[in-house]
Amino acid sequence: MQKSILILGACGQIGTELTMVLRDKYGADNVIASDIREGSVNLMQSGPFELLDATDYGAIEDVVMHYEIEEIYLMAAMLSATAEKFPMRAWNLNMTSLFNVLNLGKERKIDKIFWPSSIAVFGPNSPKVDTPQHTIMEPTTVYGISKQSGERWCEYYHKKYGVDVRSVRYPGLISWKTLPGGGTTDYAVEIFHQALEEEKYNCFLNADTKLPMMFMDDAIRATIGLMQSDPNAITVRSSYNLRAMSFSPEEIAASIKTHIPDFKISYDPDFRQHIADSWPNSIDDSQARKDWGWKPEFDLESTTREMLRNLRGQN
Ligand code: AKB
Repeated sequence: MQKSILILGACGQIGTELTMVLRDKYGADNVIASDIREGSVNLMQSGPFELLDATDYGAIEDVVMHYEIEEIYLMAAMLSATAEKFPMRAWNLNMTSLFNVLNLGKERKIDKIFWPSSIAVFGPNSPKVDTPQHTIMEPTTVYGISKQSGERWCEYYHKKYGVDVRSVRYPGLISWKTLPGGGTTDYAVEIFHQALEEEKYNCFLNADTKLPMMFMDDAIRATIGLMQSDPNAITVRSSYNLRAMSFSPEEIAASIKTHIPDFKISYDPDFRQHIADSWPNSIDDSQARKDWGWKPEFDLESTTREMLRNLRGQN
């Protein structure tokens, strides 16, 4: 018998692609997409959908009971840039939604949880290069504070109540199907759209701000790979570091220029520069590689190629 899965926040950047891959894998009727708003036509027409607020415990519990849900992927969150503007709303959404699914796990109403953390858990006092799995964290953003607290709670619920919760620290994610919203790394997606539409891009980060990044296909593979792993192999119940590539705006611009020679980038850093400056340049992910065999497939060159090829195909 196929397991049945609920995705909270299915219409966002990660949720949209994750839902489609899980539907392919486990059968469309077994993967229930949910969000507070409707998503793309593809997502809405490819399987069951529920309008659901991730902060409403009772509403989630009803859906869990109705569909006999075994696994929840909680993809609803307010990202770093928006969270700086609405700190209390970000804290409420990011923490309440997490407690809702952790408590469903504690009550044994579901068996397994995926919850995304972020490189935002690190702060200005963390080592910048090859940031280790375990190190000084001290995040200085609202989003980072919520993610670090979330990690502590995941580990606590696992140790204290045996909840099978699994997590990765996503870097900036680059995808062509759904736009990101409200993050500091969003420039690395916007730049491709602008390159194709106008052959120029005005970046809100400085030329040399290097950040960890990942192509969406790798992020989805990591997510499902961790969820399929033997629970005994998982030694980290806070959240795993993941690495794929690191680059700066001037480096991604140079990569785009190899395909669009007239492309030009300019720089006009705003408040997001301060957020980016507090994050690592690169990440050490040896624990994830050792425990559950994580390995990325896309680098900057192949990401640029895939982004431009697919976005061109959409126009
Ligand atoms: C953001 O920029 O806020 C996110 C993240 C790195 O978690 N993409």
